Amino acid sequence: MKTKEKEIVTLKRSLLLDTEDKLNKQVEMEGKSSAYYLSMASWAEMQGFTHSAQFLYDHAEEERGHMLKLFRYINEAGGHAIQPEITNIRQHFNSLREVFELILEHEIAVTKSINSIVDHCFNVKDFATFSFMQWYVTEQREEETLARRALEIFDIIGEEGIGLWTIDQELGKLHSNTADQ
Ligand code: OFO
Repeated sequence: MKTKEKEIVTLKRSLLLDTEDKLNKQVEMEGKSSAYYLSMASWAEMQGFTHSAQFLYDHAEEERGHMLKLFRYINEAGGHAIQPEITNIRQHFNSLREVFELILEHEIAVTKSINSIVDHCFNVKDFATFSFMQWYVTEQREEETLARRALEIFDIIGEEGIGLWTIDQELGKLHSNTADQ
């Protein structure tokens, strides 16, 4: 966009262009999260982990919800929400445990990204977006807790014998407990 055009656009709204850019990057991250969970769901289902697969399918939907919430906010605030291109999603995993380790790693990365947007909004005094982003701050705390609990289930039950079968059952329960919270 040319400088003059940018000035006109900026005059008509309170959402700064760099804030819009950061929010669109977060839209992409949430879209990738959704695709990542979907890919994991497919892998888990193929391996016969039906309860984990259901958890992952449901979570893929949840992540799409996170993406849409941001998407709509950008437009409502006078910006332009961009449909992200989602590529390079990993399709194969080595174990169920690895799937949940990757989830925790991924959610920590999402938390850092949300925190940096909140920090930016505070610095540029965009208190509307700062306030909107608080929902994501709370959500990320829950997402990380959920991923940590999932890994604790692996540690407590152990994967030997019928361990993995039991873990799969428990992961299904963990999901419904969290959904009620
Ligand atoms: Fe959108 O919270 Fe997970 O990634």
